[in-house]
Amino acid sequence: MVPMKPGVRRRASRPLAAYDLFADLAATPGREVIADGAMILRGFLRDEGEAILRAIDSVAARAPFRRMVTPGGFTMSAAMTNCGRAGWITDRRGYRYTDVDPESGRPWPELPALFVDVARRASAAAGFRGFVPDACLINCYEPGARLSLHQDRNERDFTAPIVSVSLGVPAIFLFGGAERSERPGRWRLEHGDVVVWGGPARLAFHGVVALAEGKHPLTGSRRFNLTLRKAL
Ligand code: MD6
Ligand code: FE
Repeated sequence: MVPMKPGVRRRASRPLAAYDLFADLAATPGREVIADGAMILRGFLRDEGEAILRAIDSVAARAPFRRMVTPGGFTMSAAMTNCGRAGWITDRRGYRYTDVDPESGRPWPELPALFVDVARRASAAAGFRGFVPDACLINCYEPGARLSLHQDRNERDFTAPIVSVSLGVPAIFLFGGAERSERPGRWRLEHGDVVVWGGPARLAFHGVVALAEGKHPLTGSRRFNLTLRKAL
């Protein structure tokens, strides 16, 4: 539950960006503000990692991980799949959301209830109320896989935040500003850490440094990342 400050009334016209609470919430132990509008919730899902990984397995059984090709013709080093009403893809024709998996022609697997619940709890913990995701991109990194600096801007509604869940081997997350030229900060994300961002950070450039060799009891040498979004 989010404590209300006495005498402070929030207007109904700001349903998602409960942004006035950000500073208060950020003072909670285990929270790290990495930019105005972006925070890490340390260990938020540590105890739920196994259940989330099982749900990833069941998604991947129906929509297998694959390495997609960028519009420029490069094969991405991280393997990806999706669940939800929309799935993010890239191919020679561009970056976009689709309602079917192009590999199978079938709809993407349903968003597991656990993912919807995780998104709601994590976004609320960061001060964003009422976030209901309709898409989840799942990334799988083997040692050496990386994600170069990018903005998430294929979604229709930038007022909704993004909830990002890290599982398995730790990675270095790069988080910059609204311009690519801004030098990004470096943040180590471990199993169970969650990053929530929105508001003024929604279009920040970010990326993932090449995954180091490592061993995690639940994932071996791999790292998984969920990004829960409102795409439609
Ligand atoms: C990753 N994450 O951590 C890649 N995008 O594997 C992202 O690209 C990302 O973590 C938007 C919001 C949070 C993220
Ligand atoms: Fe991203």
